[in-house]
Formats: sequence, structure tokens, C-alpha cells
Amino acid sequence: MCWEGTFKINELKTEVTNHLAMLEKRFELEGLKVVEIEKCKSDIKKMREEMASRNNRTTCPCKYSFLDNNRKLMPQRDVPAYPKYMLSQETIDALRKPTFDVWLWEPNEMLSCLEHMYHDLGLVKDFNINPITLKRWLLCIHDNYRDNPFHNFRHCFCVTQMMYCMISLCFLQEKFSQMDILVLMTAAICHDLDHPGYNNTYQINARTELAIRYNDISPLENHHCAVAFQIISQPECNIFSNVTTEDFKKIRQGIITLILATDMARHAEILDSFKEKMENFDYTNEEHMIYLKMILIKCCDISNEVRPMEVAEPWVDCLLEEYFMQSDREKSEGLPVAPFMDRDKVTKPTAQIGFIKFVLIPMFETVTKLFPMVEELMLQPLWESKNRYEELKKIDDAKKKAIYEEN
Ligand code: 0WF
Ligand code: ZN
Repeated sequence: MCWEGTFKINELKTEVTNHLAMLEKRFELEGLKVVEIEKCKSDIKKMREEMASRNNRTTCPCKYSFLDNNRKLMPQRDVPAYPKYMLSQETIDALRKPTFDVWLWEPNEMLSCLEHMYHDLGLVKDFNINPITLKRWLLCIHDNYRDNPFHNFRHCFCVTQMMYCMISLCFLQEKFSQMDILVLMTAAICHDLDHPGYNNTYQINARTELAIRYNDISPLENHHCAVAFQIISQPECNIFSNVTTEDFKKIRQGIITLILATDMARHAEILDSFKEKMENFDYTNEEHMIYLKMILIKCCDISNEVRPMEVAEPWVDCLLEEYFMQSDREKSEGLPVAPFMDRDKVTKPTAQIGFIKFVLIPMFETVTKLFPMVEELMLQPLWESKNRYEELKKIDDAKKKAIYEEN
């Protein structure tokens, strides 16, 4: 067993001990219902069995891996072992706002925040999610994001936290069913699972295994979805284990639709269809509501510029680092390079001005028509960011002109 495995078993032992102590305390203080106690006991038994089986393993398979025998993605998970961080009331309140500083937190803290959101939105209660399964599922989600400069677990957290903000700010629980809220949150958490750091264009041009598997049709988004449901297919991570087969089908379809909608190649198609529905938007029309959910996840996915400048700007550096890694590889492999990814052509202001002006503002303006409160908290920061990058571009241009005139 590798050191990481031993470390995790020790952590698990501590968690089991703490859990038992906590149960005893709760039993003493609150008089837990017998059924709940039995459920917790059975969870602990499962965790102990898992621990024993881990002790017998010679490798430490905590992430998805391609197995040679069947070339299929096999989910193999780690046991949940992150300690429960107590969130302060200040953090709990801040979580509902786009001003939340997403850079201040380490993975365990972000996991606790995500856990809090599921409890706070009533999803744990309404879908009878086992709280320990929720922890295990979140940990498995974390383990299946790669350490890319941009498409990593912190990006997953940002998108989900922005979704939580929008649910709160736009009173979405008054408009959507709890199942829709579950779909919105879960799709946000899963939407970039196992992102390799190279976009669809690269996948298609380089004829990667993913592009071949998905016939060049949104290979990444199809993969994120497949990984999401591989995780769910493990009973110990199945947060949907207590929903009916019929509801599971609806939830699965909803999540697939939303994750596939995050492919930016479909941006114009989706926004144009949504604008059509907006001419006479009807909250009782299922098709209209599906488009609204697609637009919501799209907004959250690319919403960094809605955040304060100090929070938003480092994300541009992260994205450019990932883009430059791709364009360098494309150059070395003789593949086409997009100008916005080329380190010799793009700058932060040029990358952001077009994106804010032609992608972000039009989409958030459309959402503002349904939810006027979006203007102050989301559109306003976008206008300010666009103005700031335009000023920065002027300075860059003046410097370039001066250098040109000198030579
Ligand atoms: C760097 C810039 C960009 N800026 C963002 O704030 C942001 C958020 N998400 N994304 C962003 N891209 C992408 C991650 C994966 C898909 C979306 N990019 C956009 C590109 C340079 O330039 C444009 C500009 C307008 C239209 C298309 C590309
Ligand atoms: Zn994303």
C-alpha cells in the first residue's frame, strides 16, 4: 500500500472514531431515532469493511484509470476522510454572494462549503441523501478533477458557488422544483470532471481517444458526463440511491442536458433559442424551463468576470496558461492554433474585451430581463471590467506605439 493509502486509512480511522463519539454525544443529547442510529451503524460498518479491504490492496487506486483489460474507465474511489470544517456565519452568508473570495480556501474547506449548500437548499432532506454518502461523493468528485491551471476543482467550486448565488439572488426555488435545483447544482459540480486541459478543438484535430469515442461531438462534455455517472454508479457514492427509478431517469437526463450545454461551440445556438423563448417566457412550459437551466449553467461556467477584479483577474492568467500549453503543443504537433490561444498574439485585455462584450454581457442582459436583480450584482461588474480592460488596452497600445516610433 502506498503512503497516501496508509495516510487515508489513518484519517478514516480517526473519522470513524470521531463519528462514533459524535453519535454517542448526539444520542445522549438529542435522543436519535432508532432508525437513524441503525443507518449510521450500517454506514460505519461499510466504512470499516472498506478500510479492511484497503488494507489488503497493493496499489492506491483513488482516481479513474484506464484499465488495460477492457479499456473502460473504471471508477475507483478513496474513502471520505476530510474533516468537517465548521463554517462561520460570516462564511455562510458570504457564500450566497458573487463577491465571495474563491481564492481563500483549500480543497477541504471548499468541500465543506459544497456540502453546506446541499443541506441549506434542502436537497439532503428532500432526496433523502445519506450525509455520509454526500461527503464520499464530494470527495470522489474532488479526486476526479485534474490539477490543470484553469479546469480544476477550484473552477468546479466557482461555478457551483455562482449557481448557489443565482438560486439565492433570483429566488429560483420559487420558480423551479427541488428536482431542478438538484439538477442545477449537481450539473455545476460535475460539469468539467476529468478535464484534460486541452479543449475540444485539440481533441478533434489531434484525433484523441475522446474525440474518436464521441465522434467529434462535444467529446469533453460527453466525457465529463460519463465520469459523473461512473461515480454515481458506485453505491457508496450514489447520492441518488434513495430516489425512485423514474426520478433517477429525470435527474440523469437533466444533468446530461446541462453538462452538454456547457460546450461553448453551442453558445450561439443555445442563446438564440433562449432569446426566442424570452419573447413570451412561460415558467409552466417545460421546454422554456430547460433552456433557462441551460442558460443558468452557461452563465455560471463563464462567470469569473462577474466577480470582483481581485478575484476575477487571476483566472485569466490561469486560463491563458492552459491555452498557451495547448497552443505550444499544437505548434509542436503541426496542428492549427487559434489566435486567442497564441502567446505571440493574445494579451489579457484583448482576450477579455471581446469575451465580455460579445459573450458575457449579451447573455447576462438576456437573463436580466427575467431577473432584474441580476443587473446590479452581475451586469454592473461586467461593464466595469470591460471598461477597465479597455483602459488597460489603451495603455498597452500606447506602449507599443512608443516602442515602434523609437525603432
Ligand atoms: C481568455 C478568454 C476567456 N475569458 C474568460 O473570462 C473566460 C471564462 N471562461 N472562458 C473564458 N475565456 C472559457 C473557458 C472555456 C470556455 C470559455 N478567452 C475567450 C477567448 C479568449 O476569446 C474569445 C473572445 C470572443 C469569442 C470567442 C473567444
Ligand atoms: Zn467549466
